[in-house]
Amino acid sequence: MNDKDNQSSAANGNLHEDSKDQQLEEYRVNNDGQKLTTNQGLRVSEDEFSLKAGLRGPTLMEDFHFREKMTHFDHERIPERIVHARGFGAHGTFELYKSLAPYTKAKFLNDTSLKTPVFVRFSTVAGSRGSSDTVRDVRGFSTKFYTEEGNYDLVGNNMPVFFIQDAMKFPDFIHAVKPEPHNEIPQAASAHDTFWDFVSANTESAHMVMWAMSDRSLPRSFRMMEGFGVHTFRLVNEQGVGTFVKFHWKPVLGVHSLVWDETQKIAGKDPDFNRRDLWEAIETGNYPEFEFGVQLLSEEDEFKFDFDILDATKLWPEELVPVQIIGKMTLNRNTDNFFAETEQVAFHPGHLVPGIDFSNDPLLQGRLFSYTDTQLSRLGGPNFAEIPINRPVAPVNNNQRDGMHRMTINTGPVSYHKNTIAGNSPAPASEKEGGYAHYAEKVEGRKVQARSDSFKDHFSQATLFWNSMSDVEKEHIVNAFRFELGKVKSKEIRQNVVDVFSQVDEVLAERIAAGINAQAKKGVATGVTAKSPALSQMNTIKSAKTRKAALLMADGYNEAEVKSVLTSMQAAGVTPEIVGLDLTPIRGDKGTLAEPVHTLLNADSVLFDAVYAVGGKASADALKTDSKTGNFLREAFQHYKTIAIGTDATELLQAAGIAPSPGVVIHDTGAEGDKFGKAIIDGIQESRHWARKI
Ligand code: HDD
Repeated sequence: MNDKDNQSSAANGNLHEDSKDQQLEEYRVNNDGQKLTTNQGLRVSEDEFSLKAGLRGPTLMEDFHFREKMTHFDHERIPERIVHARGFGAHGTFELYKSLAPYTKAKFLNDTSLKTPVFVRFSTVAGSRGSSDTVRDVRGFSTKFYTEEGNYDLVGNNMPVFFIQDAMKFPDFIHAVKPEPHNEIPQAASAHDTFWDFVSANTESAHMVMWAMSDRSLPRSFRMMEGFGVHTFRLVNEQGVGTFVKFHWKPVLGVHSLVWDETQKIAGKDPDFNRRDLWEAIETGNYPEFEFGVQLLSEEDEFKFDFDILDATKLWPEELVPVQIIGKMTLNRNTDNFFAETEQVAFHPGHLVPGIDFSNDPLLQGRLFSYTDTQLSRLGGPNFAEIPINRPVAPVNNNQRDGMHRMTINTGPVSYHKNTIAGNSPAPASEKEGGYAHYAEKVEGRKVQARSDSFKDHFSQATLFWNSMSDVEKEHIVNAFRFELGKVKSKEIRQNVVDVFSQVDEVLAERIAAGINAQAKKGVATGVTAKSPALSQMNTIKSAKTRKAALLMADGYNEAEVKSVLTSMQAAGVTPEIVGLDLTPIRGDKGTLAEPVHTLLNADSVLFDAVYAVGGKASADALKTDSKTGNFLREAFQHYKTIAIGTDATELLQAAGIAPSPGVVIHDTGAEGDKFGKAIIDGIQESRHWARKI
């Protein structure tokens, strides 16, 4: 599509959910069935052997095909992102349930008949591009809405607060969390001295560190985590009235996590665990869905809380300011090319549309500089907005010209404003015509380099978070602190951290201290007793849908039982995958062949949500001969997963040393027929069986 077509469709209000896809189609290239050519279009007759002077002689400089092929290869890499280097993207659609017109004039938030194309990139923060998916880290959650009024980017995380209050500290914070500069160790981990030194010396990070040490930093799936715009933004309506807003994404499948031991094992068994999960979900039509929510606060209420709404280390408790669900995003298309789309996409919190504006949050204000700046070196110059994935579907008309990798051919002599030659076009649009007008907030003050007193409470919401956790979640937080601080070499830093968290909660600090040979301080905690139930994952949506179950199977499996369980799984949207002793088709007790897709050698229970050792004595006996079966079951048990044991297979459980426990469903003990299937699904829906004694 050229810019003219592009302009006419968006300008005529013809934006639809396929608008971006149609635009991208113009750039797709498929070489299938074609003859090989150079970049100049010359057909190439030889692609295996360079041009030489004699069969055993030196390669000749004049071999232009060799030179071109090699030069391109030599320059195939671009700098990875300084943060959020490892990411995974997908396309989708945003639809609005309820118009936000009373608060914003943004068209994509007004018109409930619109379907706005989106591109989303999920990421980890600290690791390099090739690091593992399941490390303990914050996850990025960036969304580009291709609206008819231009691109709107919501560049958020899966946690609602941040480590620092002022962007000035961002380079320091990132330097501290990234691998240490002298030896580039550790990769994708905050468990090292510099991170914890930063935390103990910058107490504003306490609240976010509570989130980072919680299960939120170990998402089971990108499809099962919340997203937050983090900052307070401002909506502006047709009348010019502003309303403060916080943006939320709520996963339809609920918020679910892995357990720490499991994440570490997955990091080795399948470093692509989260991206594979997203890719497969979309390929199989299990489209990830996130509802879009807003918390709204009128300008008169700006000072009604005991925290400052401009402070990015604070959330607005949902019990005080409810999240109103106004729309839904569905991710329904994988990328064609990782580099072209996921790697080259450039997000920016400053990509806005009329009706959305900033607040004076000093973290947000600093971000407004950083994001364009970083693309200049990452994407090689100022024309990155022309890269297909970044192009808006709205028309682009301005006097910007030239520069590295310019793609458009802007015709005519005029590249300046004002002019008479082109009738003073392109001309600024009035607000009525959709021209962006900055919110006319009145600002007064002296120039100062200081922090407002209203930003000085660093602990109350950290305590609120702790108070809101279930016992299980608290246990995980304590163990995360102990693990991380256990990796810190400096005793002084370990003690400093305990001193900081003594101010959050005495019991928390004592429990951390007990694991790392430090001392908690008494009587310095905030004393906050409030709770926010919305913060606990125990209160999330539970669903068996899209969960994966491993079927441990060998020859002689009980066909009637397996068939019945598979019917239950199918009805519940659970994906069964057969794990065999090897890849030979498995014969059932009635002769039916089942095709395994994994073997005990290349799959482990950490890659599944549940394990079902199928019924049938012969099958169970055969599985018992492989010691990996016991390990498979034991690990599933240790990770609190549902384990189902079919008829005549109970011995497998005994061999693995597993006693009857919550979430261990045994066919032999009365769960007949359909009941067995139902019990399995109930177990999977529960996700983890925390009552189990490990
Ligand atoms: Fe940032 C990338 C999210 C603070 C500077 N950030 C980046 C990405 C996400 C976030 C999700 C990846 C975008 C992508 O997928 O391409 N960042 C956040 C959130 C923050 C935050 C939620 C706090 C609320 N960031 C922040 C600050 C600064 C930056 C304070 C600097 C002043 N962030 C960057 C960056 C990155 C980036 C260096 C690296 C790659 C990029 O921008 O495009 O400019």
